[in-house]
Amino acid sequence: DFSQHSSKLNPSISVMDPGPSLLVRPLYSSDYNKGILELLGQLTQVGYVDQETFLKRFTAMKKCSGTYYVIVIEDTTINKVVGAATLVVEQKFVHDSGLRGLLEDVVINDNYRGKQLGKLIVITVCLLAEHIGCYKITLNCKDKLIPFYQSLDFAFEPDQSNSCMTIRF
Ligand code: 16G
Repeated sequence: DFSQHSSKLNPSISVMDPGPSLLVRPLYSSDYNKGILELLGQLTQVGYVDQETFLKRFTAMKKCSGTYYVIVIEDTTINKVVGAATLVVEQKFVHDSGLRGLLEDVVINDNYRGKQLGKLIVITVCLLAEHIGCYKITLNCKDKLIPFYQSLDFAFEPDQSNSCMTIRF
């Protein structure tokens, strides 16, 4: 229920009413031509991904039913994707063979800052994870974004404030 999060959004916006000429929707394969990769390039290195490669990956993700939910925000006046976030649903044995949500690849176009779109898209993904039945949702982020995610109710687990560990290949 979106209304329970409305206090985090001032002025009030919602998935149904994200702001003038903005649309919150799932990723479409045609978003290759609406700048999804350029947008992701504001988050990290995208590398070389041509349309065929993009479509193959898009199809492969779709085949993993119930696993990848990519939400985007489109500016319909310019037909560009200006925000994105992904929910990955991991299937587990533990927690009664439960589901764990991973919040990934959250990015809002620099020119659309200050419209609360980051908050909107993260709240949307969290509600989706809860609706699907995930018992928790986790994320990794840069230190400077910790206050942002804390403002949306993410918290460090006891004794794990520095537990994001990685091996790079
Ligand atoms: C951040 C992102 C993660 C993304 C990674 C890319 C969120 C909450 N976290 O950790 O999803 O994949 O950056 O960085 O959006 P990398 O290129 O160093 O893997």
